Amino acid sequence: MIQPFDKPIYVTRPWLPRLEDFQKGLAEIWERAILTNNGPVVQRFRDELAEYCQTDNVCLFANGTLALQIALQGMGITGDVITTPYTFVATVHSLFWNKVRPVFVDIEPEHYTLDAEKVEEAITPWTSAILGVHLYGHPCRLEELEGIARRHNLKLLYDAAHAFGVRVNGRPIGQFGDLSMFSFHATKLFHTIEGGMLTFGDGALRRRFDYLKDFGIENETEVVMPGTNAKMNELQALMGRLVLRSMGEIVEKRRQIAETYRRELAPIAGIRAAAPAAPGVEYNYAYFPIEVDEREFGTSRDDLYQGMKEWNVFARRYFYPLVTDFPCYRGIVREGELPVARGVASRIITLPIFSDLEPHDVVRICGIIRHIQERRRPMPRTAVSSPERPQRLPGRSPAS
Ligand code: T4K
Repeated sequence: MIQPFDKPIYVTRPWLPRLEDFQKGLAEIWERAILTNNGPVVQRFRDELAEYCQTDNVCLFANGTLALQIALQGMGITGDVITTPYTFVATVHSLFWNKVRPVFVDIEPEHYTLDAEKVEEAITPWTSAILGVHLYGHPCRLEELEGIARRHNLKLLYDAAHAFGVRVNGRPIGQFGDLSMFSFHATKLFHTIEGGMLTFGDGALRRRFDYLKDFGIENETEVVMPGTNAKMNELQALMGRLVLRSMGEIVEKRRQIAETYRRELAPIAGIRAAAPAAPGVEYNYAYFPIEVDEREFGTSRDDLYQGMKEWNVFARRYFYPLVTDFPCYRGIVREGELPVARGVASRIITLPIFSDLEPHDVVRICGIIRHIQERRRPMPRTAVSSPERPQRLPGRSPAS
């Protein structure tokens, strides 16, 4: 009988540096009493990230959403932008905040990124840009999208919120397209508590982004453009500097977890792990999504998702519902459109993956999945009275 976990296992848990190291950095910040407005820790962190991302075109922000909003504003994106409905709402909200109309196209079924063929079909004279999402850290179809953007003279932006640390044929992912936005939220494998970063090809944008995130201030008496406040602070940067040192270890630990999941889930009928990374991609194992085929698995995705909670496992259905099903975006697409995205959203579960999760925890989670499958499947008559009959957990309400 598989016992529930003593403590809740969430979909993620932030990687934390040694407390002593954070305290040491904190003491230095205390001493200086410079907490924000491009302090020395933010500047050092920016330089370290520039080296990590192999470009000097790096700009830091309070969070990823503000970074993307400022990117769109700073690049002067207007009209229609082609994007995906299968993402976190912030991708689309950022367009809305810039009064840009999202044009949703379907995704490909392998890594759930924009279907390049559909992108090309959706281009109109009003289209100004493509905003792809490297979902779960898997790169979009980079070459195809780049070709389309070039042919139609469109800007190509990437929401790379999940993709920090990913490389394609040895190149950091942030070097593709005109611009990439990374999220450093606590739920990401690399984080600064909250935080975000833009990397971009056109060096002239850096100054503009720096103005836009700091009220457009030039100096004490001059404001050169209507900016907002989206600066990263010193404590965020301190966390980032410490986490960055452990990136290799963080990714390796997640790789081991992902491999254990793949091995343990392979024999379970009706569970399909997302395709491994494409050739040439150094993946970061940001998420571990599975698709549940209700008929083959024997019970629904939602039944499995709810059922796991009885064992203290809190997976998530990232990204269900589709963005186009939220009231603020409903009506943009017609019934029956986006069939691939709709299907994936109805089958998806993202399983827990984080550095503190041990391989034996992963084996246990997969055992729970198997157990839920077995107890939901109709039992043959003879088995009903058998002592092998799955037991209901004591003191827990039966799942419907
Ligand atoms: N584009 C994409 C494609 C994105 O996925 C995101 C963010 C963005 C843009 C915007 O970037 P940011 O502006 O956020 O930098 C989370 C995150 O808040 C969000 O950053 C993330 N994507 C999204 C996919 O997930 P929630 O509402 O699901 O998070 P929450 O609070 O339920 O956390 C999930 C689990 O993580 C919890 O059950 C427990 C654990 N957790 C969470 C936090 C915050 C911890 O253990 N410690 C923590 O501090 O949105």
